[in-house]
Amino acid sequence: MRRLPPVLIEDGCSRELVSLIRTILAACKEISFRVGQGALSGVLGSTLDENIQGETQKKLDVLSNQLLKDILLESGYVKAIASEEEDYTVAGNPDADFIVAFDPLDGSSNTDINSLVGTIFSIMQAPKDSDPADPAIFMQPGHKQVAAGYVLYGPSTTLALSTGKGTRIFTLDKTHGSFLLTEDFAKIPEDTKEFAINASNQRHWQPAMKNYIQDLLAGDTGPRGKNFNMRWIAAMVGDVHRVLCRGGLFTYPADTKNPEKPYKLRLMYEANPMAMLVEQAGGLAHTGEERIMDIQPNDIHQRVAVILGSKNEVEACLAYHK
Ligand code: FDP
Repeated sequence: MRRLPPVLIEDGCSRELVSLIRTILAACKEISFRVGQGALSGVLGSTLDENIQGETQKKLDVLSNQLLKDILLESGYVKAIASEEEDYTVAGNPDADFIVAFDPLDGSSNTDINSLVGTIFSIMQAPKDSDPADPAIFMQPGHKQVAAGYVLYGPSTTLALSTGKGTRIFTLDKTHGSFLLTEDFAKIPEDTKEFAINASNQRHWQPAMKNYIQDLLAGDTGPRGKNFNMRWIAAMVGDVHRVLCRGGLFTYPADTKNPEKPYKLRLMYEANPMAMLVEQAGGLAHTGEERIMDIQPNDIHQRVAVILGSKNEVEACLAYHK
């Protein structure tokens, strides 16, 4: 099986980009170890703090953030970082070429129940001669990402990675510490009979999403003429991994539960990197109004509606939004 660095070099990635990706993965290997230790490492449960988005931080959120932050800033490969767990961007090496946005531990409500969690990252080029302390350097649409990926801490530790030449899946060989290529060019089937949504929010959805889901639930006697199955892992990283492996539609739509927060998922370190992985595997990623990777960001913690997955099913869902 092939190791990650030669695969990236063959794809034409610069030495700096390969080194940056390896740096992120070094932190992820340690997170994988800590997550795998569970209660033994004393890191389950919550802290007494909230992040800037008003969410209580889990101990593993804080630990994973610190690991990634320290290793990235020490490496010299990043001009600045943005993280779900940092209020503001953090400046790094002024001469570096890249900026990284990350969710250190996605799905952290799953940590205490030994269920799926993961790290999501997005790498972009830093604008030339830019100020590392200026958050504006992150305000680039997702189609400018030079690489995107996630590491899923499940029964095995799995990396999905795209540098713009397809989406590849690697599996961590925990004995030797290498990510080995286990699926070249993942391909999301265009059709599916599976969808993922937090159905408890149904009464708060907009009519388009209500009507779409209602038609899926109507099964083979409804307008779609087939039966659908539903899955919800409550960690985007786990739900998107299933979509990459066998297709499906994943959505976290707009809702009116909290009028000040109509969307749940964050653009810079959740929606954009997942959109790149999904589109590079032949799927689609949309908000219902526009392609996710075409959104011009205005805040590092900005939130968006997300509808992604199997091409024909996303298009079917979008038809309800027209
Ligand atoms: P979490 O807050 O636990 O990190 O990032 C947001 C997210 O998880 C997604 O990973 C997941 O899809 C969603 O929230 C789960 O939301 P619900 O609590 O509504 O199920």
